[in-house]
Formats: sequence, structure tokens, C-alpha cells
Amino acid sequence: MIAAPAVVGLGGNVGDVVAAFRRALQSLDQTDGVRVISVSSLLRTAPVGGPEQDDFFNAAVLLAVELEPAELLAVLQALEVAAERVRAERWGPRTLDLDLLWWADQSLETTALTLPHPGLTERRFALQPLVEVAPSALTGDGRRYADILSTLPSEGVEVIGGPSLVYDPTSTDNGGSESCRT
Ligand code: A4P
Ligand code: MG
Repeated sequence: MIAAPAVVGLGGNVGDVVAAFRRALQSLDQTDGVRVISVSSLLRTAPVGGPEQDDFFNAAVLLAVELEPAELLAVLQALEVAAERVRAERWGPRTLDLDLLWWADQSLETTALTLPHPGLTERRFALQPLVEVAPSALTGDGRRYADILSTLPSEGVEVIGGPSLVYDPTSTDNGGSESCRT
């Protein structure tokens, strides 16, 4: 199977989110059929929708994937469950959200999986890190996500650190961070 490029968005606003991102990325990189190619900068973003809540951290990762999209989604959901289990008693229920944002040349609409992720083109917190890791990514009808990003308002999204703050796929040292508790 030829590896397909795919982008996963990471989000969270409870507990040590950066540590949760890092653990998830390390697990993804160690999953058969999945390789981490590059990671975006770390963003702090104003919450969009939902109840009144803390700011989010968001990032995105470009993967080379030799699985079917539904198989990757199952991997992501298992990592979400693992992250919630770790933090459940102390920090509340929501530490890590992993959304499959984009998959090269794939549009899908099943009950379990919509590709590209619905809302991607309206949400700077998802689109900005996607464009950072996949600058030439195109929509199903051939538009550049980078061009769509330039039409979105820029407020509410702040870069707070470079990619290596999140995860360095070339390093063996992606150890714990205590620096970004919310
Ligand atoms: N699903 C369908 N397509 C996909 C896909 N491409 N990737 C299904 C991932 N999941 C997909 O997701 C609900 C269902 O969507 C899953 O069963 C899956 O089969 P979920 O992650 O369990 O629930 P959720 O995350 O609460 O819902 P949803 O709709 O994914 O919410 P969003 O859109 O992720 O919004 N503000 C800021 N600033 N930053 C954020 O990260 N995130 C949210 C959550 C709200 N506001 C935010 C942020
Ligand atoms: Mg989600």
C-alpha cells in the first residue's frame, strides 16, 4: 500500500494539553502503518461554540498513512480514550480531541467519518495549522486551503510556540512538559 498524506488536528483545554499532544503523537508515530512527517506550531485559541470554557491549545500533524481512513479514525479514538482515562479524576473529561481533518484525494461521508472534516474551512484553529503542515493541500474541487485561510478573520488565534515544543519526529527525546497547564 502506498502511504497517503493525511492531516490530523489536535485540540484540548483541560489539564496538561501539550503533554497529551506529545503522548498522542508519539503513539501515532509508533503505530504500524502511521508515520509522523511534521508537526505545526502550537496555537492558543479562543473557544468556538460550546459553553463558556477555557482557551484551547490547537495544533496539526501531517502523517504518512498506510491504513484506510476508518482504521486511522479508530486509532485516533483509542488515543482520545487513553488520554481521558489518564486525566479523568483530576482534570475533568476533555483533555484531547483528535480530528481527521484532511486526507489526500479523499472525500467521504459515512455515519462515522466525514472527510474533509466538516467546518474545516470556517475554523482558523483547524485550518491554520493544517496549512502550516500541508501548504499545498487542495479541497475536493481544487481550491487551495491556503487561499481559504487568507479569507478567515485572524482574531482568536495566537502562535505560542514552534513545532518542536509539541513533538519532534526526528528526536528520541520528547519527554514530559509541565509548562502548559491550563
Ligand atoms: N466524525 C466524523 N467525521 C470525523 C472526522 N473527520 N474526524 C465523527 C473525527 N471524527 C469524525 O466526534 C464526534 C463524532 O464525529 C465521532 O463519533 C466521529 O465518528 P467527537 O470527537 O467524539 O466529538 P466532538 O469533538 O465533541 O465533536 P466534534 O463535532 O468533532 O466537535 P469539534 O468540531 O471537534 O469541536 N474551539 C477551539 N478554539 N479549538 C478547538 O479545538 N474544538 C471544539 C470541538 C469546539 N471548539 C473549539 C475546539
Ligand atoms: Mg472531535
